[in-house]
Amino acid sequence: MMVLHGASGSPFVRKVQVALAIKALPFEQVQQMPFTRDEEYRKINPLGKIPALQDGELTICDSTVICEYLEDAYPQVPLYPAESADKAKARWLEELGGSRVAELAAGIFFQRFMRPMVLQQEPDEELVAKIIDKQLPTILDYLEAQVPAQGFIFGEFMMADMSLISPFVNAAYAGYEVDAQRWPVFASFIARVKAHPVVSEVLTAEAAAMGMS
Ligand SMILES: N[C@@H](CCC(=O)N[C@@H](CS)C(=O)NCC(=O)O)C(=O)O
Repeated sequence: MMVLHGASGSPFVRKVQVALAIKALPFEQVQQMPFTRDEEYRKINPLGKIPALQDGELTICDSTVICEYLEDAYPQVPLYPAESADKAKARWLEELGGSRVAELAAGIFFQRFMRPMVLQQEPDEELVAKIIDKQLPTILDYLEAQVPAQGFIFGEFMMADMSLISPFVNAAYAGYEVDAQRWPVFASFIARVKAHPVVSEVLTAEAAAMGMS
């Protein structure tokens, strides 16, 4: 059986949990925390980041690499579009979700949740205000134009949908919701992706694992 290393609640681990669930692939999860000095885990991922996946002899790291591997090895229920222009767009949106969007939206979570709960540090509320008031609006203006008013980006639910909303799940744990007056299309898109039956099941289990339910 595959082994997923990573704590529930990580926006990156969540992507892999959803991909595995959509493809109906059984796996065992090792609740590996990020920011650990665990030398054993460094043998799995020298960067110390989560997630990592073991599938038989293969060990791979990085949520995008893992999800692309799952797509290639287990093509049932596609999570990436087939056509080249769509595929390029999907890759870009996944990259954006895992870089600037995660840096900002999951950054709010990092300050308000990870710092006090895990790192025993005070949150930097000045930085949180800068993210919410100055940095996120530019990205949200862009995302508002990228996602559809109904359904998912490529018709069927795919990784691009999940990658864009995953950091906002974390932001919501930290008390931040996208303003539906200002960004109605993206706010309703987040709600729609969260309500997808598989995503919703993953989120329910995650909230329980994090003591947030
Ligand atoms: N590009 C990586 C990013 C993974 C990542 O940054 N994970 C965070 C947890 S959400 C982590 O492990 N951070 C610990 C660190 O940066 O040392 C991916 O997509 O998997």
